[in-house]
Amino acid sequence: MSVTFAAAWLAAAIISHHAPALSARPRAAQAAAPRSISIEAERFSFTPSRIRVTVGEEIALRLRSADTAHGFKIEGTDINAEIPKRGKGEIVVRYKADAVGRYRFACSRMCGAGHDFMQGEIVVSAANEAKER
Ligand SMILES: [Cu+2]
Repeated sequence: MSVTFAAAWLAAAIISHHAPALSARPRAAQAAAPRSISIEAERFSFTPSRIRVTVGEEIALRLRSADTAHGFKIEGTDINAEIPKRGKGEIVVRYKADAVGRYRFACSRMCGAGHDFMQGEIVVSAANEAKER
């Protein structure tokens, strides 16, 4: 059996979403790398399916599949990526929410009977609320 594991590590597709900036100030203060969160997609759910962040926090969602190829879209954004099938690596989606709220994400690639139920949410709270949850 000759599995070329190196080939399975596809170059991560980096997708960025930023709301229009209010100012052109240099972002020197944001030197820290985005927090990395791993999500596994599997018919018909994402694990974890609820991601908690604070406003303005940039995260890197590392998505991989435990079975077939899936999709990952975040409503209200132009993020819509394909998660390669099991063993074919992961994709990294960068995301930053600029407003408090709940943002639904869902599978965007038909993957079977439960496809429509394959979703989750990103819960964005104000920085000073985060500790209470
Ligand atoms: Cu699907």
